[in-house]
Amino acid sequence: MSIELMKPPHAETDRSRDRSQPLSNLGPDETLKAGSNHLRGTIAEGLLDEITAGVAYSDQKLLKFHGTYQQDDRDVRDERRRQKLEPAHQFMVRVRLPGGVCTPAQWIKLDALARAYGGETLRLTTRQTFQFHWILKHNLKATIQGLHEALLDTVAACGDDTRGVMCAVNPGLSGLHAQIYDLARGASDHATWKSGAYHEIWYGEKKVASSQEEEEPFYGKTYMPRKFKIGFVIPPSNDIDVYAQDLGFIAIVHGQKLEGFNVVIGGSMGRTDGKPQTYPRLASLIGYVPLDKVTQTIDAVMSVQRDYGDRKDRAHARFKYTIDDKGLDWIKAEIETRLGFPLEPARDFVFDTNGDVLGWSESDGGLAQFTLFIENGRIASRPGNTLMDALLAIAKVHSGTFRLTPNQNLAIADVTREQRPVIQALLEQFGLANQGGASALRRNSMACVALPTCGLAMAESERYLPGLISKIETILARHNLIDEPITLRVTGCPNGCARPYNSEIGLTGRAVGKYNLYIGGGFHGQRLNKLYRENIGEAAILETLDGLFGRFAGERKPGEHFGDFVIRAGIVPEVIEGRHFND
Ligand code: SRM
Ligand code: SF4
Repeated sequence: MSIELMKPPHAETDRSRDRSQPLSNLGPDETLKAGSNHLRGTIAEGLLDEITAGVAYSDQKLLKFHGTYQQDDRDVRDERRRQKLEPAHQFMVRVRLPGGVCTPAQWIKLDALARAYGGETLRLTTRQTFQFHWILKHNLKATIQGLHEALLDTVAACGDDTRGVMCAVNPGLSGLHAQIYDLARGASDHATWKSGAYHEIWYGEKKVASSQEEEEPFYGKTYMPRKFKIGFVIPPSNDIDVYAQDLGFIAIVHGQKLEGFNVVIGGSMGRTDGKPQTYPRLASLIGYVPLDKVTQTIDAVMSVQRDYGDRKDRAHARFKYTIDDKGLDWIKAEIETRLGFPLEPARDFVFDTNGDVLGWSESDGGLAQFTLFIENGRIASRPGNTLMDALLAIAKVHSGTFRLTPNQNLAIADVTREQRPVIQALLEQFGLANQGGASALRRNSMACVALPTCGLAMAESERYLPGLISKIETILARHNLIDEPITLRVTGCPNGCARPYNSEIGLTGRAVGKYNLYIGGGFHGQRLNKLYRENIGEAAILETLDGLFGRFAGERKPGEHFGDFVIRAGIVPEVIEGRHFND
């Protein structure tokens, strides 16, 4: 799909509020971006420096735009400090994979790169892409070049730009998925940054000499004030958690025909403990646009945030704060001015879940898909864990696609009738054919990466959740709730990478072994939850849940979800708007 880049009026004049201010008045990240020669900095030189396994601080920030983070192994951080060694630096590399779709050939390459450079593990993220961890500096180029050979890149996977564009995985209609996926891919190609820095640094291409300064047509020199997230969803499944996106498109379908999208803006999870001016916010519905206006809408909405987002305080720089500061009506009017037409009234739609349908399901055209539960998205080759080998074996015979789900699971998609028995045999061989084994709670759970790689983690998450769930399952069984689907999301800090603030039970790390407990989120992601217990350890978590489940089992109405129950029973008040989350 080719899309013409639409320059919003303000990009021409560059006279919008924040962009017209002298850079010296703005935050240090703005000065860094502006002076980075369009994201080059000294990255190329730093990669060659053999004295350290890391790169300069400024380049660490710029590398994010290239999809990679400098990290260190936190399991050995203290020991290395004692030994007066530099931290065990390594890099996380995040792939740009709009809509979470890849081919079997790409899978085989990703697997090979993970085995060669990435500690024999791949991570499926909550935004439908792959992350490598444990990449050493001298292997970064080989990793990114390897991805390039498989027609993959890492552009804008992190940084102040548009991140991985999400797309619904679970529509019954494969024709509809194809359409939405095309839009997601087109949106990502359209909205990622265009500087030649990526090709020069990673592929060794020479800078084309020119008397004119290189242009970054949409972003200019300072890119976005902060990350900006876009997603497309197809009701009734809200699998992408559309209300957590900065800009979300909700498909309006009649019969089998995609007509257009309801538009939601201003979702985001990130907050900081002890800073009540930071809060999660669910995206607000502002209207409807027809199918052919999607790209224009992306430009209009992003340009409003580009021009009015806070460029002094990064903790206040997400679109949600711009919206709440200026007012939703003002922002909507500004978007409409830039679009050149008013948004139509929103159309009716219904969501009923944000989970995945596991196991085999049929789509139209005689194709099928098998969705595998991948606990917390972790795929590894370890003694006693054959998941990585199983998926490689499947990739070698599969002729359809793989779809990464927003719940960190994996769909083996577009399976033909002839191929189905072949895939089924492999699933059986590796013990993956029965997807009914995990409890409903486990199937509806997610954990972010956290320790040992995430530099911001304050507590365990991915490594902790499986064991915690086993203990919660015992309690659920006692209350006859083992088949009850309840969403449970855990993160190692309040940033919210597993979208904990719209789950029915959310745990966010405060310190090693200590978590905040939130309850009352909407089952399909439609409502924020509320802080119920602060800074508690495992014994208190289990005891608190035991009490809540006891009441739920005894007092619930037929079909009532846990999150709805705790609100109706007055256990926590309903959070109507993000800015009242901390009240
Ligand atoms: Fe995230 C920062 C991992 C989805 C909100 N996130 C990070 C970093 C890069 C830590 C850092 O800055 O040093 C984490 C790397 C850990 C590691 O070792 O890999 C990290 N985020 C992840 C992933 C891998 C979690 C996962 O287990 O899957 C997800 C990758 C998504 C992707 O493929 O692009 C991931 N992060 C999210 C989401 C969920 C979403 O987007 O649907 C959120 C909440 C939504 C939002 O943006 O508000 C999220 N991550 C954050 C924040 C808070 C942002 C904010 O505005 O407050 C940070 C910290 C920051 O940016 O300053 C962060
Ligand atoms: Fe790291 Fe916090 Fe994100 Fe978890 S939520 S991956 S601990 S930044």
